[in-house]
Amino acid sequence: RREAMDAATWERIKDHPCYSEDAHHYFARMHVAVAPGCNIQCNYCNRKYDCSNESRPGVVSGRLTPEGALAKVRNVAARLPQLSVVGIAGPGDALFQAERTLKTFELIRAALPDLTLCLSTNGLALPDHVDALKALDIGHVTITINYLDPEIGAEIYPWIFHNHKRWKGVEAARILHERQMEGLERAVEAGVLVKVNSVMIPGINDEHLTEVNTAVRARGAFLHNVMPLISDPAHGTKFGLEGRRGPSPAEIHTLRESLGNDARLMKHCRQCRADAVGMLGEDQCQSIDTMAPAATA
Ligand code: CLF
Ligand code: SF4
Repeated sequence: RREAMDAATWERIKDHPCYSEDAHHYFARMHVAVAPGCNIQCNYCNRKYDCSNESRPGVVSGRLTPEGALAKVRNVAARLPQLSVVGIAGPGDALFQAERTLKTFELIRAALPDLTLCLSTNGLALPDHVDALKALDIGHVTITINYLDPEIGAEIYPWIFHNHKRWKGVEAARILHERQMEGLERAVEAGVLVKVNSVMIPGINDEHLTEVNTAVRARGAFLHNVMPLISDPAHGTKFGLEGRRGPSPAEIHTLRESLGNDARLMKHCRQCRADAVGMLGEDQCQSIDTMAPAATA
């Protein structure tokens, strides 16, 4: 993979555990859960739990203020030498109450300038904030894109809240789609390394994700991460996706193969919680929360 990209790009991903598969063995990320609200409803989201933009349902994340987030980052940075990236990925949408997210990034950027900052969003509000993200040198943005066709989108998203108004059905899905594509294009234009996450939902968008892959690559997405829907009856029925099963590992594998299975496909995602801390797959959120604050914090 290194050979396939220029030195400047390599420099930007070599310490990022999600953007570089190699890096995830050596570098850790942490999420700060400063974004409680959301501007859309995903049928696979159970709002009692974490955001499924990038996370598995089942555990409630703490809600942090920007100042609380900075204190937590300082604490973790003092104890986890592998920490290279701080991300904001929920538990709602990181750009719905963008001022909280931007304030948090600003505080962390000023206090710990060596950390890479990363953001994950559903994309609805992204076009409005590309400039602000650029100004803070946020070079890694993930957009969850699950469809191009609004008819399919309407089966995944019952409503969105946009321009002070609630939109429903196919109309809502059309707006979300347009905003996601605009956000993707503008972020790529601004030099951001955009990763696209897609949740594979058998019977709804599984066959459609090949077209999604082609479209996001054509618009300059750096990576595409196809993730399985996590269906977990123990934590209640997902809103609107009653009884819908997640794909089997074989189904995910087949889809990835059909997408070329190359370096532009992320395959090591762990579908983190919005308050995840540590190496991918070895979360330390609980232990960090019970640690005494670092003496230097
Ligand atoms: Fe977090 Fe996401 Fe940034 Fe990584 S997670 S905001 S890009 S720092 Fe990574 Fe976790 Fe998968 Fe996300 S393994 S869910 S892809
Ligand atoms: Fe839930 Fe995240 Fe979807 Fe919002 S964007 S509805 S928080 S999964």
